[in-house]
Amino acid sequence: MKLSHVQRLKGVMKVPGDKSISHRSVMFGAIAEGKTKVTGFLPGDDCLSTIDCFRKLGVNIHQEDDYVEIDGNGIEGLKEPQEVLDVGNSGTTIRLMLGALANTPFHSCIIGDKSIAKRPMKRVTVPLTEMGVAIDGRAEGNFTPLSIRGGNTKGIQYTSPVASGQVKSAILLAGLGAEGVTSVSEPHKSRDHTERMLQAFGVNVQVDGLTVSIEGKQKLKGTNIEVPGDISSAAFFLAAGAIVPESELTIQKVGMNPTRTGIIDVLQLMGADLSIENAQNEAIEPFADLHIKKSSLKGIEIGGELIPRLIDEIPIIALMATQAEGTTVIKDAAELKVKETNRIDTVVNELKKLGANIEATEDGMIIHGKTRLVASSVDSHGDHRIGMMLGIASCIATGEMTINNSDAVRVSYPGFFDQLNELSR
Ligand code: SPQ
Repeated sequence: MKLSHVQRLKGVMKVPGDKSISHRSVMFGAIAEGKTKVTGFLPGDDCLSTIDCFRKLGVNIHQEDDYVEIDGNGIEGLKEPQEVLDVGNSGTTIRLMLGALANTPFHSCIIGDKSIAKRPMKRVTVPLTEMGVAIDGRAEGNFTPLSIRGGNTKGIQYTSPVASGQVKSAILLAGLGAEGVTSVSEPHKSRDHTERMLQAFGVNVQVDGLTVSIEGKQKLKGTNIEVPGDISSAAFFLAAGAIVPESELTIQKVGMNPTRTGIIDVLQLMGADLSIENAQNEAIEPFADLHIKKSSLKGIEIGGELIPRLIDEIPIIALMATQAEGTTVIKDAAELKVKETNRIDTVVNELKKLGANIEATEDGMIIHGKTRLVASSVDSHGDHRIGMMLGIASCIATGEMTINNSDAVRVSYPGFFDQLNELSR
């Protein structure tokens, strides 16, 4: 992909459906009883991997663009797969699906791509094993290929060392079919789409501070889900609106779940000209329209409980920080090392190629602004969020940028480069 800098970005736009919510809508619909209808679904590669896996588990799923219908037959309706379940690039698919398979008394084998093969699974396989599930894989169940045979699970009280929506969700999914109560406590609050959606499927979920509990042997009832726009996708255009000269963008119907809006806090702290309009709070997930204009930004410190609320936005925040006056420090973000790539290294190395003044630390990065970026040959390294961050960087860098492996963006935002191009016209 070759891209040149743009004069401005202007327009009213929508981003595709939320990836986390789209995955969950298919999985919960698949283990529910009755029909589930999903609108606003994200037809990106990751969520299509989830559909593919649950079809191989015998679930009838009809998908056309952003509309999905799932005929669930309860957890007992899942069938032993005849083929290997391939999750592609999707960490959410493999970790949540392990939780769903915890109560299936048959054998499943799970693989993914090269990136998945390096991502740690023990964070999920250890608590699931404690619940009574038989799981094996490379390095004592830490890496794919994994094999799982569900069993008669019993509830556990689990304290997770990391704030992770995937760990919490996998254990809660396993807990749904377990004997007794299952609870998960975490150091900071991670995204709570699972808790919200389980309630919409009729499950009784208790939330007490940083602990979530469910009683086992509960049934899910099929329902209708409306997926809002993905704030993690909107983040690229919010950042673009703030740093590209003369820009003004409105992004409609963006998900505003408080466990995901760390990017809004950061934009406000950096001094961005951002307004939130038409906020709606009645649905399972809140949403609003976001309006952003070119802004003068200042460096800030980001860490602590804010990190899980913006973990996937750190690559684009780092780019914004190169355009802010002063220093931005990002800390407490060691989780970045186990994403699609080691996002501390890939962000620092790729932005350095453009002339950014950025250094890696043990648990984050330090960026000194403001620097003029100069186009270069860069690489997504197969990481969608790095590919999109570099796409936005090309809008402000002088010269022509070559982004290698740019099609990684299909995982969460298939039309990203076309939309960027349209807004620059
Ligand atoms: O699905 P995957 O590959 O793990 O996707 C990422 C992303 O950048 O899209 C992370 F690499 O998002 C995760 C997110 O970081 C999606 C997610 C979820 O849907 O529950 C939770 C977060 O991960 P974690 O490890 O903190 O639970």
